[in-house]
Amino acid sequence: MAEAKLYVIPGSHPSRTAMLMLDRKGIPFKRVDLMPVISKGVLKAQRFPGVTVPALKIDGQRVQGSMEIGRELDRLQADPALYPADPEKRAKVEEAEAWGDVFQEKPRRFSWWAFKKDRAPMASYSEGARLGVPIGLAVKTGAPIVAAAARFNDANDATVRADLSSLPGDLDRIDGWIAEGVIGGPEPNAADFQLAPSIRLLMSFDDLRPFIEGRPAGEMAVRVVPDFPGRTPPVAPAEWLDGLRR
Ligand SMILES: N[C@@H](CCC(=O)N[C@@H](CS)C(=O)NCC(=O)O)C(=O)O
Repeated sequence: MAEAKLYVIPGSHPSRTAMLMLDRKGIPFKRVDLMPVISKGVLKAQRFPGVTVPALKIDGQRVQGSMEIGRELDRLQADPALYPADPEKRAKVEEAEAWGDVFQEKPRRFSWWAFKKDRAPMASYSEGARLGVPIGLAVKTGAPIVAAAARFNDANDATVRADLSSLPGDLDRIDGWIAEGVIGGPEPNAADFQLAPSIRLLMSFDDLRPFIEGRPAGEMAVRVVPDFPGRTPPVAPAEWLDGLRR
């Protein structure tokens, strides 16, 4: 089998999901770092069906999307399994994973909204990445990319405020899955790998970390992803965070 190739965007949480799953399987891969927005053209040129990362070339196939990649990896190599064999347990893991695939949008919107206010912290998310241009230059000239990404992802004051007000309920739900044993067990599954990078991305924001880190969700995320890059100083108006204080 030729070496697998994984297309990612530095700091992208579902990209990290795919990396974690490949690592869990012990499948070696070459990581190709892409700049956001520019990534779409590259993926088209590589003949992927969609325009988002993670996108994986493996075993002569193109597999795109973190959930699709999880399933394909289990097909290619059964052990260690990403989805439980027991149908009832599998259904719960798949439910948490699918919910997490939508939950992804909140950290994504918050990130683009924050970077639109101040691009400087973006550099910290590209630690270890190889973009082909110096990261400082990419950030300095990145205003059009950030504006396009914010537009494309509907990241504006209204959506971000709504996301923040529903975040406590989201974290309760994740804590509930941990209490139930759906995620957070000794053998991480596809739902752990789906949810943990989203939580880690949220925790990279100084605004949000204090409300997450002491909870089971925060502890699980740090265990599953000990080293998520990036840090953004406070940027949200204090009153937007009122709902998170309790
Ligand atoms: N739910 C999909 C979504 C992937 C997704 O939206 N990825 C973002 C990065 S986090 C992307 O590629 N955006 C295109 C861009 O930034 O130009 C998955 O888990 O694979």
